[in-house]
Amino acid sequence: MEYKKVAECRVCGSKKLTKYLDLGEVPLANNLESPEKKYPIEMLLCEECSLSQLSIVVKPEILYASYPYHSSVSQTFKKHCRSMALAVKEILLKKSDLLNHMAVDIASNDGCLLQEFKEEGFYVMGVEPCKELAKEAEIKGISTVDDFWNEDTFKRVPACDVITATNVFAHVDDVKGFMELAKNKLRAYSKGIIVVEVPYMANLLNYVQFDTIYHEHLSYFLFKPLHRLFKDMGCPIFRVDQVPVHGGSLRIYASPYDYEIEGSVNEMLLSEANSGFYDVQTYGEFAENIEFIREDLPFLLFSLSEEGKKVMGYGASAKGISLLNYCEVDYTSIHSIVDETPAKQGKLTPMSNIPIFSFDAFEREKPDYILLLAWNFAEELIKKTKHLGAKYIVPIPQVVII
Ligand code: DWN
Ligand code: ZN
Repeated sequence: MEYKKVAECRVCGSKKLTKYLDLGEVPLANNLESPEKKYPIEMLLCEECSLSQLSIVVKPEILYASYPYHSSVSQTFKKHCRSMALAVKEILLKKSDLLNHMAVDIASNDGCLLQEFKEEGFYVMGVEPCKELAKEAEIKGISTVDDFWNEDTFKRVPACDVITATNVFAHVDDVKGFMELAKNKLRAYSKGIIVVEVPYMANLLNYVQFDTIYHEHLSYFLFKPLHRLFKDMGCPIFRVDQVPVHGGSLRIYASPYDYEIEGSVNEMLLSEANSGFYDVQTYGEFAENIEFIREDLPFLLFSLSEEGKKVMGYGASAKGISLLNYCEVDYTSIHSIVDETPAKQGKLTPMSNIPIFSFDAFEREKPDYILLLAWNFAEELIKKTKHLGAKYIVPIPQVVII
């Protein structure tokens, strides 16, 4: 079987899972090699702890066999990584005066985050299942174990002062096993910490970021289930920050050692409790909001192509590819997509069959409109293409032309 069905909540074990969204069957968003196979996309809400989760788990060996996403392509993301390295260093230095802390990054991709930790004087090691990405990181001087985070890789990394897991926790099925291993790698004398970043479900709901729902993302975290999970695992969250990356994420700091719980933790719990995010009705409204985008985007693109306008996409992001498929938009209304990731260029988007080109295609094709498929980096994308004089289509939270 290529996937398994979710029978109980991965955080609290409850079997009370309510389905609130069905987006049909689509191919894996990052599979640009053999995109024929489709898998269902349905969202379930746990009535007990309010964790949103996909109804299926596709085997990681299938999902990540070949993974073209390179985090270093975005300058905005690099800056974000630098600020994270600085924040972690500040926390660790308060507890121990070690000169060279050890940082381990799980799902380290091309080493983007660890490069920043290295610049801040950390010893670093990555764990990355995609062999090509691990090799690229090694070439940059980031020592990387090329496998999933499991009992075997656990033995291959040293004890450390910080474990980072940015944009991977939502991809993990056995979150408790993942946490247990991470916790056991932290050095006691330096009071090691775990730092996790996940896209924040509140933003997904408020800003209708339904394109971020796809097979890689198994869990969609509110703070409440995260808080509960870390507490249950004997590694309480002592601080939480909201960070703007990827449409708005939560960065949590947790440790099994004695850190004072900062005010941000209770403030976040309180604000969520008053928000309606634990109420299933909110999810019904979210599903209705999605329908506006699914109607407006294809209609706009169809009208533009009738007028003879050339529309190109920018950013063959996993979310962008998912958005096109959920809206049934394809190569008939989008000429091509520019993406500066060499591993994506020359490929076709799964199902929508749109060619992916390097940046010079913009200069060559002179689009009338650019559809921002990586809307989370809108500012950076607009800055790089302003000279083309094209108009921009922003699809999320609602379809607008700017
Ligand atoms: O969790 C995940 C997030 C963090 O990253 C993964 N499951 C997969 C991935 O999601 P995504 O593909 O939607 O992420 P991005 O970072 O929004 O993708 C942006 C795309 O746009 C990349 O393919 C790179 C490209 N890009 C570009 O060509 N030029 C991006 C920028 C900023 C640029 O200047
Ligand atoms: Zn639950």
